[in-house]
Amino acid sequence: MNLARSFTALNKLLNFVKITRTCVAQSHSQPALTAETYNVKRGNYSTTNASDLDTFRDIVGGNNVVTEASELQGNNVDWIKTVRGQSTVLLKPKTTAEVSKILKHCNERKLAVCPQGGNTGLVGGSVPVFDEVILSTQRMNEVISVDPFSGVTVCQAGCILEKANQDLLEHDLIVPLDLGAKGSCHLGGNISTNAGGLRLLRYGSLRGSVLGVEAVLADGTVLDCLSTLRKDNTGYDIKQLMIGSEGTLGFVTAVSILCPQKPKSVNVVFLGVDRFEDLLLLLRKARQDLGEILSAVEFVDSDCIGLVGKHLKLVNPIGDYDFYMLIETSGSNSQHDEEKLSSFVEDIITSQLAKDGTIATDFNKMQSIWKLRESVAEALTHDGYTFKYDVSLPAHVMYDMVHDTRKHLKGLYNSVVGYGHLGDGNLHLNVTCPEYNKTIASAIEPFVYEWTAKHNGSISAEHGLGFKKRNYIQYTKSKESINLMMKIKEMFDPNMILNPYKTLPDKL
Ligand code: FAD
Ligand code: 2HG
Ligand code: ZN
Repeated sequence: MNLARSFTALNKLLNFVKITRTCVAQSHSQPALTAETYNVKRGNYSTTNASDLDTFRDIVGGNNVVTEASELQGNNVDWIKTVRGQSTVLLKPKTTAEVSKILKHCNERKLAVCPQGGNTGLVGGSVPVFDEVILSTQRMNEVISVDPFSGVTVCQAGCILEKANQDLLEHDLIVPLDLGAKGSCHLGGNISTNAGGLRLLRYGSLRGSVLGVEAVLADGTVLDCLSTLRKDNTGYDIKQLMIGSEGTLGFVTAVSILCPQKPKSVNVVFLGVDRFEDLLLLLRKARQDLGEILSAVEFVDSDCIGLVGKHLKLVNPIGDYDFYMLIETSGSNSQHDEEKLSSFVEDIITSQLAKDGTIATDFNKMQSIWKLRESVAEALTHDGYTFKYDVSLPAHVMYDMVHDTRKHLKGLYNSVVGYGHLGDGNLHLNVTCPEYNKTIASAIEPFVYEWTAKHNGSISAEHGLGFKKRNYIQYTKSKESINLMMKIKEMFDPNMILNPYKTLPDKL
């Protein structure tokens, strides 16, 4: 592949798969109210009144205070349409100063607040439970600075991931994060969930590449930790507390990220594999043979491929196998990369570790292969009510969880599928069924959490705890650490106005 072609292919690859709420038609109707389904008791908060609305209008302008129920519908419901809040007001500030004034007022009045980015979160954290004020980053979408030499980029929190990546391509840089929701999710949401995604294998967790965070605390204090330095060992690293805290400790207004160089050559291989154990052997061989150019190792099972075919009409380019593996390489020398990859593929086909496969070096083929993987979440929404689990597990037991869940549920489901970020030890176990009901819910939970804990895993690898998983945190964290988390919460937000009913359990 020549250099010019690989550049074009990469540009297009990085632009594809745009997820918007309008293009993803959901197959089931409006969910029941979260408060009723889960029997939640409202906290002792005030209710927004006419005078509060006047104050908000003074701060952000009348157009940016939304109170129309029909306009609020999308902001009250999560992406997979499983939880629904009852907020009557959405605020769209443009600046950090506006966020500060809003939070100061909400804190004084004891009004609960739900921070919201692109609302693509999968654990019910991004939508209110009761009438929390929704505080959105949608107008905070400026790229503040890009340093093409160091790669350090500073953005407002509402920049859409895909758009930020496109802007960076002009400087030969990319965001060190990529995920199927890139067309809608915001950088602030990504940082608040510490999103993992498809590039973590290469660039590591956001905890490493985020250099700085600006956030507004519950009382309106602006916390300026927006460092652009790579090294800074002065005291406790407060920004790390904001990363992954899901809007419970502060409202992220800006971020500084260390962005890597845009790779000059990208290739994708899609393989058909008979056994999960062979996927693990392939992963090890990919690490050994492809080394520094390996940039993603993902897997899906045959049911996932069946669902993207059935619901989204996506075509599997190879034969039928129990498992499929997607390997991506990104490097700086296309001839070198292709030589390495061809030799790897020849070896694994000859040794029959992979039964079939296809290499994509051109844009359209790479796009359609990535789409098979990235569209599984969307295909599942068409398959029924979805129970989602996002677990870290030792690789050798990962798929046993899917087998055991199928056995345990004895046919109470439409589909039980397993897929995910194989290279990161992160399984996405999804169970779909005709509708939500308490029988199936209690058959699945706590079974999956017990299973995860028994195998020394984590009940949230990358999506966070949000509303749905907060009361299961003890399967992953000790009493002592949860206790400390609660103390930190009390210190940052004594009135508990920030994203109540999320992340931390009701009680220890
Ligand atoms: P939201 O959904 O709006 O919010 C998420 C949480 O962060 C909420 O608790 C919210 O209150 C809080 N929050 C949002 N903005 C702020 C802010 N400015 N300050 C403080 N708190 C805030 N996740 C992964 O980790 N890896 C994946 O591969 C992945 N793939 C996905 C694919 C699809 C198709 C979908 C729909 C989702 C996927 N996700 C994935 C989950 C989701 O996209 C990520 O969690 C993403 O980071 C959320 O960003 P958002 O802007 O949509 O945040
Ligand atoms: C992915 O990797 C996302 O595709 C979504 O994290 C996972 O739908 C899921 O369970
Ligand atoms: Zn994922």
